[in-house]
Amino acid sequence: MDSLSQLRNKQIVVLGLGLTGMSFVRFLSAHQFVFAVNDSRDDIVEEEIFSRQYPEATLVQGHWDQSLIERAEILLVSPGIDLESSGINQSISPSCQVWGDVELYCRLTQTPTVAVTGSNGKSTVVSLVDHIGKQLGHSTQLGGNVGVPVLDTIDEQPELLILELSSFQLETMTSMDAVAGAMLNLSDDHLDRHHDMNNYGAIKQRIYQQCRTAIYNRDDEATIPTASRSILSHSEPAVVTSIGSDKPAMGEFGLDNCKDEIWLFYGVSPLISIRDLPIAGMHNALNCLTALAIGQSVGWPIKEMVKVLTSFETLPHRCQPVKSADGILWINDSKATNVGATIAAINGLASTINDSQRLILIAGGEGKGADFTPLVPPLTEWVDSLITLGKDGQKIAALHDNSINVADLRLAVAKAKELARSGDIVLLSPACASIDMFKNFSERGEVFVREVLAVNEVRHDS
Ligand code: UMA
Ligand code: ADP
Repeated sequence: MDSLSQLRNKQIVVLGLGLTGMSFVRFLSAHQFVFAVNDSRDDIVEEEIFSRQYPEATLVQGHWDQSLIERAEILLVSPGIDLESSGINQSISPSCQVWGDVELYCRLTQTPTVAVTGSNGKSTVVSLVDHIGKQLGHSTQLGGNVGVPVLDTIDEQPELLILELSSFQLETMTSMDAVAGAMLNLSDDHLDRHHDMNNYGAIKQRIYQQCRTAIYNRDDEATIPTASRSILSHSEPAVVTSIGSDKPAMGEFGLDNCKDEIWLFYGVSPLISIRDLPIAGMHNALNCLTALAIGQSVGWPIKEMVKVLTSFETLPHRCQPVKSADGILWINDSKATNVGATIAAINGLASTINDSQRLILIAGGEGKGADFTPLVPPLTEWVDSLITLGKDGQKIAALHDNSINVADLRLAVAKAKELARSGDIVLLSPACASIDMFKNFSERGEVFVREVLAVNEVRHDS
């Protein structure tokens, strides 16, 4: 790889020893670079084992080594490290290059790439694109915030790399030249690091400066490209297209009526009824539209994509229907760890339910200091009963007239079962992190499913 010359004879320092940090270490070690690694936490790795495995690496754990950082000519940074609040920024020499793993990957390869960012829906969209690509016979590879450090995939040279990008990753990126980049939405998240929505939005918008087709969401003004690729050194401006829940113009994706139902449309062409989509809710209809727009940008035929879209299986814990025999539609949306995700889940479902169906919401957990008041309009308009739990359960319960706070998820499911009639919807969409009661959102979702199956067995037997 000629491009490796960028790293030769440089003082390289890796920051962080998590998923990303270890992918830097493996990559540098495999290419015989001498480098240093610094993690501010104690005992992240067993020193003796690490040094035996990576003798070319100098390891510093337990504090930030400012003099090591000062000497760095290339700083390879893990996304979770906030260079500003950690004080690292002050030690970085003006001539030092600061790259994240995706930036390094983009500097080293020409792999065709598509990229997705946004506050919610990223994992769903990249997984949809990956599913469609594979079903159409392409060798696609997922990477990035979805949990796959890109450097670990560098030797695979897929036909298409499908990148999920967080704002943390976009902060250290300037070199991506993606075939397409999509920004799905923008809602309150990570403001402890990014300070305010303007700054957070501007970081997310960096995706458009590094792609050839910019895909935005007409329903969310904050996603409209404010600066595109032409502003940087690239010669041709990006093509801009969009998705949205309204009737699309030519060359755009959207929704419209067809045969008395709502369908996905490309321009004037109806594609598929939202009833036939593999994932429920209006937000997921938008996710499907985005996946189709991305697929189209890489030349995949729309008709073929629509055919294979239907066999996509919902990612666990994202608006995932639970199979139950009681006629109630139980939905596990445990991944809704912020207010924006829960609003999308409620609004998305609400627009698909009929007048006789009632919606019962289970919410609550660790709210991370979030403002819950944006939940009031969807709660008031669509939620018939609210069952809350967890550290911030009472705060959420106070937002609705017909609410009850319970001690745990088992009791929440039992209460929902008591309230729901056949045909109703019970949605677990907590608007909160799970750490006050569970290991992570996956465990919370698993407990929910287990309890739903358990209450059904009881009802069945009695
Ligand atoms: N560390 C320090 N000091 C600090 C903070 C962290 O030394 O002040 C060290 C930790 O001790 C640890 C390492 O840094 O050893 C962790 O690095 P990291 O936080 O960047 O986490 P990784 O394990 O490298 O995982 C990261 C992403 N995590 C974050 O951005 C917080 C993963 O996204 C991503 O899947 C992975 O890279 C591969 O790309 C997770 C995430 O929570 C899922 N993302 C956020 C989100 O989705 O909201 C942005
Ligand atoms: P991310 O990877 O951005 O966290 P996921 O696809 O994992 O997104 O979905 C997380 C949560 O966000 C889901 O629980 C769902 O309720 C909500 N969500 C999914 N897609 C969207 C969307 N397009 N707009 C708003 N919320 C969404």
